[in-house]
Amino acid sequence: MESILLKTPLTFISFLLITFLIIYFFWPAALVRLMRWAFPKIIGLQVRYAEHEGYRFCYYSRGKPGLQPSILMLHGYALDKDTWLTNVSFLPKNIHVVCLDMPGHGETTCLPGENYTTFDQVKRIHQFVECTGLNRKPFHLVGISMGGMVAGVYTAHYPSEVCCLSLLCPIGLNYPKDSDFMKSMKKKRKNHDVSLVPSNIQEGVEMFKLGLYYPRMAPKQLLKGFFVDWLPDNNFYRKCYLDIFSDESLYSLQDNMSKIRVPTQVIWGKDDKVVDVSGAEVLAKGIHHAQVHLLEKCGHFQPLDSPKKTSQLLLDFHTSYMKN
Ligand SMILES: *[C@@H]1O[C@H](CO)[C@@H](O)[C@H](O)[C@H]1NC(C)=O
Ligand SMILES: *[C@@H]1O[C@H](CO)[C@@H](O)[C@H](O)[C@H]1NC(C)=O
Ligand SMILES: CC(=O)N[C@H]1CO[C@H](CO)[C@@H](O)[C@@H]1O
Repeated sequence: MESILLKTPLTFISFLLITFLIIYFFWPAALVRLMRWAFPKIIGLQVRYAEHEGYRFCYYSRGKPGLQPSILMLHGYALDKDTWLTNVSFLPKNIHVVCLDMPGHGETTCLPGENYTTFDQVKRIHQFVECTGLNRKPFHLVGISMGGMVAGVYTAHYPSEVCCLSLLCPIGLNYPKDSDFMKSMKKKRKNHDVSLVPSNIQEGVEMFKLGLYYPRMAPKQLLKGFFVDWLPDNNFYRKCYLDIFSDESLYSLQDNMSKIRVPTQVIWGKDDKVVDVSGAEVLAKGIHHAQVHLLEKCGHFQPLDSPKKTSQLLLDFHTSYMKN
């Protein structure tokens, strides 16, 4: 009797473990889908949709608009609202947080023929803000990388809607020093060469690792699983890439930054290999009263490399704005 009792849970646990290992090694995309489905629920995020003239925006939302400004978070190129999962759990639940899938990304509509220059994206984000009523009160706008460029230009165009701005390693600047990635991108973009956009899982995994300070720590199977779902949208990612690095967009944040008058926070990883940290000086000089934070041992994907530090800085900035 005793031995059966002992055995049954053990058998069950081994069964679970073996199932997990089989899925992990042979069907990582399923595991990634499961994680991406379950995790937001665990930290209390709801998936929501908003429609504007047949165009559908998808976003995570937590909390309700209240006394404190809402936070709108814009992710980077080729990722989606899940970018923020590691951090949002760290923000207090009484703050209304919205993490949007950028135009064409994630579950937001991806229309053939749509353009993704900075200003095209700014206009789309504005439609989202209008149709959800987020701009009933000025909000705290946060953007990383491509989302940072869009957030900065958004603030320049709609200054009354944004009460404070957090820019995390944004693109769209003329960097005093270019990263190797940016150098080769600038060389190639003139010829519409999209070879930097991954065309298979291996290239995808390599590109992702370029963004991390500890690339070896990234679970390779999970990255593979992620890119299984990513690759079918490859044509969209190429189009978006050409647009955000077009002549029109390449320096769009640089050209608009002097119009940003709201309190601004700049956060950059010192070990960013995608967008060089020298961009932080450009913003410090170009934006009135910008406060700059440089993170040690942190690459381009700050929410993965330094989730704690990044969310703490966002929160401190948010609350310091409240006190003023
Ligand atoms: C996208 O840009 C092209 C070239 O500038 C333009 O001809 C086209 O109308 C634009 N498409 C949309 C949907 O705005
Ligand atoms: C932002 O910069 C672009 C050039 O990149 C310029 O065409 C546009 O007018 C600027 N927008 C604002 C609001 O200044
Ligand atoms: C999921 C996840 O990584 N959440 C992290 C968010 O940031 C806090 C900061 O300490 C971590 O404790 C959480 O683990």
